[in-house]
Amino acid sequence: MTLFGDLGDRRELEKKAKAEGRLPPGQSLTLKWPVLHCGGVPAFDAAKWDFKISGQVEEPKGLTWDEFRALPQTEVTSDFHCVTRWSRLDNRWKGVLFTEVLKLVKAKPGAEFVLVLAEEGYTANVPLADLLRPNVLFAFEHDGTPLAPEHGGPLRLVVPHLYAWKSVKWVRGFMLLDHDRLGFWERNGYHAYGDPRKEQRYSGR
Ligand SMILES: Nc1nc2c(c(=O)[nH]1)N[C@H]1C(S)=C(S)[C@@H](COP(=O)(O)O)O[C@H]1N2
Ligand SMILES: [Mo]
Repeated sequence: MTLFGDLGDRRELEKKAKAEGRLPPGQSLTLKWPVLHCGGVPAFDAAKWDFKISGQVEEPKGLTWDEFRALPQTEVTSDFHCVTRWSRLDNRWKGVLFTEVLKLVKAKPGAEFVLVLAEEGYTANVPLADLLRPNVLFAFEHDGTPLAPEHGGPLRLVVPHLYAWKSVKWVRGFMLLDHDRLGFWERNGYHAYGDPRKEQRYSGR
């Protein structure tokens, strides 16, 4: 038995994470994986599912589920920080890098912003440059198992360096824009960018 024990002493692990600088200010460590979202858990039908890339692109692009699953896959391990103050470390995600999906379209000059689109009208805005990072992906597996419906299955975006409301569950596409257009939570008072290291939780408007 190690100091932390088989049961995992959450507080000891939290201390360690803080000492390593892995916990942003005001966050506490969770060993569980809370489920958090607005609205219901949408049903998934592979025959009806599609993924759409639109907006400031030379030509809009649509993909079926099978086409999306045929894209090159990657595994990425990252931390996850919710604005409601919990953080979950070392999540092992498998899916398709954002950059891989972006290769399918030709962005128009000036397309610097993205509005990510999900089921039931949920949206989140992220600058395009942030989505080009090598650990931003559309994930369909978490810690070696298919992404559960309540966690965004069949497909969610993962943007580890921003608060988790930007990690859009049940994602169905994105729109490239030449201006920043606020998403669902951002219109409801959350910060437009949402950097956990700077505690950009709410917009203060
Ligand atoms: N489509 C959609 N995605 C969403 C949300 C939502 O309400 N709808 N909530 C966000 C918030 S606030 C958080 S903290 C994370 C939670 O992901 P989890 O339930 O897998 O922990 O999902 C984000 N993605
Ligand atoms: Mo959240």
